[in-house]
Amino acid sequence: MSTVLTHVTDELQSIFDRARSVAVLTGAGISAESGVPTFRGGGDSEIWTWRGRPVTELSSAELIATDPQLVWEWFDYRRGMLTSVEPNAGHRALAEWERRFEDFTLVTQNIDDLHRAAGSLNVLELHGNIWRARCLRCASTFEARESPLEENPPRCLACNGPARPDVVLFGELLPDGVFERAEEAAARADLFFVIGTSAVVYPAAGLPITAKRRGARIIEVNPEMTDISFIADVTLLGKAGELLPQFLKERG
Ligand code: BJW
Ligand code: ZN
Repeated sequence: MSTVLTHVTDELQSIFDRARSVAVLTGAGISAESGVPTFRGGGDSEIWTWRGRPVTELSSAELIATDPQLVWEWFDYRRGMLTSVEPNAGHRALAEWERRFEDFTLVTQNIDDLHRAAGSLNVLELHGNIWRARCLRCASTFEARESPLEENPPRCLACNGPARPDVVLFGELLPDGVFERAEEAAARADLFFVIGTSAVVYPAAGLPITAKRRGARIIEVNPEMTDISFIADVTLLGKAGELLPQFLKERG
């Protein structure tokens, strides 16, 4: 059973200060305070739906194979929402953590790019990036920032082939090498944070399990208990934007 806390205690602070290798896994919840909707939330059965379809169907390998234009419309809608959002105090705290530790790895499931916007330099994006497109013909990737899109599907800059969002949909493999680097960081970590994720989507949700098995302390930050709470040493119950900056408070 994990210890449930609602603020950073002196003991927790000293564990943080003494850590040598820190890894962090973030999910949609870290961006919630910026106004980005989460996929799941509230009750167990609530899942984000758009035009009557759940995200598990919209962001799926099946739908991109059968109706790529609809998938682009869904992502266009999401891109539209993201154009006006800014990183929050939680993102900014993590950018500061990166500067504090010699060995620090930030792994995110988010595709919103807000960690980088907050100043994080080294970000492992497990599920891709919403501002990138990938050519279905020649596989080259390119930045595609216009919102709304001028053309659906957008065309590849290199070969004019049709492109798709460079994100990882349900039933697709993660980009080569990224998960392996995340697993290495989880295995090395003596402190592993699980922040703002329901921890139901694999393989990402396996990272805290790897870390735990390899001896790391697990600290979860979430306003709700999750599927991973049972392996957490500490669950910090609350919002990331309020809790993460607490680790950076000057003490004296
Ligand atoms: C706050 C907060 C605040 C709120 N502060 N917190 C093993 C078992 C069963 C199934 C599988 C398995 N392994 C693989 C699978 C299949 C599948 C899967 O995991 N399904 C599960 C649902 C069961 N996985 C895959 O398909 C993956 N691919 C794969 O495994 O390839 C091999 C394979 C090939 C072929 C067939 C089968 C396997 C790929 C997964 C890709 C996921 N992609 C998405 C969409 C990306 C594009 C897009 O954005 O549309 O990624 S799904 C969606 O979920 C998105 C997220 O990154 C991901 C995780 O969600 P996250 O971040 O946890 O968000 P929420 O909303 O769930 O949670 C938010 C949390 O925040 C909540 O807990 C709140 O309480 C909290 N919160 N405010 C802090 N202020
Ligand atoms: Zn191309």
